[in-house]
Amino acid sequence: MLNNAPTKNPTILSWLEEKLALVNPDKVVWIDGSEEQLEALRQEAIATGEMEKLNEEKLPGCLLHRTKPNDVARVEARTFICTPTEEEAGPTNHWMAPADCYKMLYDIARDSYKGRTAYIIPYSMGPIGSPLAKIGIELTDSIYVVLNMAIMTRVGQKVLDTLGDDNDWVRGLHCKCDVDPEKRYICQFPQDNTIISVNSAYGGNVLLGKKCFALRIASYQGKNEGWQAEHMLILGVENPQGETKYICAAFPSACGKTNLAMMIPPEGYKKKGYKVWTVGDDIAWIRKGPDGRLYAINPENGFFGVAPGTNMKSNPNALISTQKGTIFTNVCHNLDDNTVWWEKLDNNPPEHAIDWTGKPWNGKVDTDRPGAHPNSRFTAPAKNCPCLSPEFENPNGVPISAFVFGGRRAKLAPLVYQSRDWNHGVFVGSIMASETTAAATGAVGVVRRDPMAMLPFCGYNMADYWQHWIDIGAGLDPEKAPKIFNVNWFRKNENDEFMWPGYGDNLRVLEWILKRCEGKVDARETAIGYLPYAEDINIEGLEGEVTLDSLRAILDVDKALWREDAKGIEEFYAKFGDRLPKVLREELDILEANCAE
Ligand code: GTP
Ligand code: SPV
Ligand code: MN
Repeated sequence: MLNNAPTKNPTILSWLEEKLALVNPDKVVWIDGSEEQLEALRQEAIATGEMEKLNEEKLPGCLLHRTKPNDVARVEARTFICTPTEEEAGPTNHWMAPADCYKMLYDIARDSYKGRTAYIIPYSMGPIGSPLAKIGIELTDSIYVVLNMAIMTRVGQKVLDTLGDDNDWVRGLHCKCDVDPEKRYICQFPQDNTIISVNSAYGGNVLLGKKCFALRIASYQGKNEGWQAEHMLILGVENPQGETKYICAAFPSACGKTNLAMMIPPEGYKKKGYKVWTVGDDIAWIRKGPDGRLYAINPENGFFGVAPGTNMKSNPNALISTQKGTIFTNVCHNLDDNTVWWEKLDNNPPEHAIDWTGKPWNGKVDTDRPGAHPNSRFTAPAKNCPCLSPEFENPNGVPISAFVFGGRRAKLAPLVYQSRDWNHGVFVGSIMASETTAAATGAVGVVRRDPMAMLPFCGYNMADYWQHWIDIGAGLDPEKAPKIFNVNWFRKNENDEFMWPGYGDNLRVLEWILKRCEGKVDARETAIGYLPYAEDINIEGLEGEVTLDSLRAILDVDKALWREDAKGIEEFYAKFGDRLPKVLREELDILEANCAE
């Protein structure tokens, strides 16, 4: 099956021989990354109805795809970390013994490509050849996966040439099978550099370079190799003097990473000359540079963003990024002009449309059901983004000044606070909690612990991951280490309204964060860390929306609520037994003492 293979890499060839014999395709195609090949695949997908071509004038090169209604989000309950022992996967991951899991998966995958074509996708996470980049091969029977991977990663011959005969590459097998939710499994084998995903055709379950590799496998590699793979956006804030400082921020899925990464500064800031640059919107790979500072790259090459809520006001840069060469998944199909629509795109829903399930839909009449799925997505090339950082392709990454953690918390967490030092910052990340969203199947709006936004993405025991964070800090000169903060854009008042306008106005908070990093602004020490004096957050231009008093209310630390929260942290930490780093136990003792009555 592998005659005329475009590589001689023996580990690739033997792995492929074995997997192709298992899945048994009619045909094998190597993805070379050329536009001709991708265009032929687009045409094929359009011809079979797998994808629909959208209005060439309004949305050039854009395609629409609908997945099965049972297959619209990551399935955390069916995601497994298959380490030799259950202890290595830890209490927050689902675990299966590798031998059992391989057997189960191979039984499902056997002959599943019969009558289908096997696509071999060589891809690089990170700029090809960058010292921070890594390579993977994904074997898939889905054109949708090929076309998405060609946007989200760097694919093709150059990747194989760069790898040469090296064995440092991640094996990925995806089998669409019958998209049977009862036989759906997303399995990571960190010790084997291997991912196997069966019975799904949706985003994070099947674009194996993304969550499976760039977070689950890479977090494990990072622990062993002394670097970090994090669920973080990377943005640069350029001040009026032309200096750019970079921030990495970890928020859980559908909690605002893409929005923050591409934000438009408020008018007043724009006038002064502030600019925001996007390096990444979902994943950061971070490593100490020769000057002792931490540097981050975005391993991806596109944005797999949440569509609903994206509009010219909330995130024009994201919307503009989707206007060409983009794949839309599970949005509403506007039949009037063959374009797309989703909730909050505008106030003008189409009257002649097909909803995300494929049913006729009229936005004026069908107000009881959404046109687009709440987790519908766009896959947009990074190069489309008007505020893409000039450093996007820098193989060495960008130097990080601050780490920011945050989640959706209607109560409790203030707008922003700073940790006392690195280890306290690791504690702050470890106690993150957030209301669940539509990005994963299951109940929405339930508060759950989601340390560093990595709960569904950490490829090994979370306690060891925290220790790795502590070790990384111990290896840094405290002067050069990023400062660590927590933010909450989602605090609500008694009327269930957001207390902070969010989006572009979040720059006001980032400004305070960067000033803290430079020692240019004072702060008050509280039970949970350093908080801003309300006067130090710039609210000029927010008249009517935010006042000093409302700001004080979002910057309030309610010790009784924190005492309650500490009980939840105790319970969560207890799951890790003796593996919990002592440093974190001590930090929790301090929080409890600080909040005592
Ligand atoms: P993933 O791609 O799943 O990792 O999500 P993400 O973290 O990139 O989330 P995204 O930026 O797509 O935001 C998801 C939703 O959060 C948006 O549709 C907005 O409704 C909402 N959101 C984002 N930023 C803000 C904010 O500053 N304030 C408020 N109130 N809502 C926000
Ligand atoms: C997330 O859920 O955090 C995403 C989308 O970024 S997915 O690729 O499905 O994981
Ligand atoms: Mn994400």
